[in-house]
Amino acid sequence: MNANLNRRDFLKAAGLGAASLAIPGCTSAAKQFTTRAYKDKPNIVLFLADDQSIDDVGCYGNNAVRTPNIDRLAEEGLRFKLAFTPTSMCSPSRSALYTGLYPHRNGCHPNHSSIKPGVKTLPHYLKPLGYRVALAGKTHIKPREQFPFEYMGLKDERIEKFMTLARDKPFCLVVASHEPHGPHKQGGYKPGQIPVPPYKVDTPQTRQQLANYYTDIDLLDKEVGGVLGLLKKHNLEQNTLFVYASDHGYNIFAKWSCYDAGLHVPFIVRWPGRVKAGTITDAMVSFVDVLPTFIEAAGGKSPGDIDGRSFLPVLLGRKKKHHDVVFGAHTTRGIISGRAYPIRSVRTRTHQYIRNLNPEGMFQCVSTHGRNYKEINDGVWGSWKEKARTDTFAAERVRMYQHRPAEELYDLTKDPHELKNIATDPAQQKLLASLRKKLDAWMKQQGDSGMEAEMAVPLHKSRSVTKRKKRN
Ligand SMILES: [Ca+2]
Repeated sequence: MNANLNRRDFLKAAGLGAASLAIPGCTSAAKQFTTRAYKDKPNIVLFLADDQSIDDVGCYGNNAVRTPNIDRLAEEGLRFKLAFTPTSMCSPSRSALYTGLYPHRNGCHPNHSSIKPGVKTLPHYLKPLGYRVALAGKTHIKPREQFPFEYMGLKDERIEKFMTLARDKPFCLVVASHEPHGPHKQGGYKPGQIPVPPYKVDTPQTRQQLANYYTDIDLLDKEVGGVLGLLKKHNLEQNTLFVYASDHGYNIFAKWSCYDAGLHVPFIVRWPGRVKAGTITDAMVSFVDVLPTFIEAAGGKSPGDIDGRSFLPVLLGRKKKHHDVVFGAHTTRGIISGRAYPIRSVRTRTHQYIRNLNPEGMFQCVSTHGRNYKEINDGVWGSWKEKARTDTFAAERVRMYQHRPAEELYDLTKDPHELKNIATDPAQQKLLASLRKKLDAWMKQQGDSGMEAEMAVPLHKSRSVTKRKKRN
């Protein structure tokens, strides 16, 4: 019991009401009750990185980037090999995470848009289970009244105060970092050290940008270490389910796409005594599954009317599988410089099927067409276009980024970076037909009208992009 709480406040917090004051010995009874109830309910911390690709985490196989705290978390917990966001933009990714609904069903499929009226979110589900529920840092969720978190900044003192304010009640805290989202700091890495992902074009500008982004990953990892340190300091490690994940991948061919580099995210869970340390799972999970998993971990029942399904049995080592497929959606109207270019996808454990609903259009975003894009995207796109004049691979990448066929199919077992589209291969037609059917059924279930839904989104009113920071 917090020493700062008086008896009346404590009883109120314990849900016993002022009438209990009249019962002799009630304070100790209440204390026993809440202590027992609290023991069954873990604290939950969800640490969310902003625009960090799965390939840019040490424990996911990157030897150049420094992520000692995240790597330690993997040693102490369960690392997911197949976790996915349904959409590679900040607001829609977060809205799916906090609602358990895929983007078109929760309403937030364009970036910076709102969820539909009446859609419930994480605090609505956890508060009745006795939780204090807070969000520290990046919000990007609308409307605010449908996300009744306690809001706070990312300062350690503020987070510490929240964690320790009421020891008789469990808490759920989302720590939403602003890192490693651009604009980036500089100086942490040399461009020559950086492994350029095979799906990007290797130019000095690409390398410099990645080196700067890695510098921000250093900051991110320190933030993870800071939150873990606070849990340790206050002896909260044991009873805290801690998740580290990223909202989606980084920049060209990852963010603003349904490619694997955008939707496939790092996801690690530590829960001492419940989740076996140092383990890895290839159970396939989606962000829409996180909300029901938290609800079940908190002792509640998964709501039946959401898209996600709890993967608590995977965490507890009772099951090895979860989904057979996960889905993806991207709405391009509404992003800076975006024009109609709707994308949908279905991913199995081995293949990715992507449908471009307006293949006659041209994909564009802040990296390719934003005002002052050379400054905003560090001149990367310009350097790719320049190299494309003399380099076949660069030419193919530049063309593919903006002009895509109606259908793409990739065999991720042989082609993890999605460089060879096999949608027209006669040997793949049976698989293609089955994936088309799955995607059609999902779009129907979502009430997703495809191109019509895209055209209903207003174009982004670009202001001076040089002044826009940490927005997407
Ligand atoms: Ca983001």
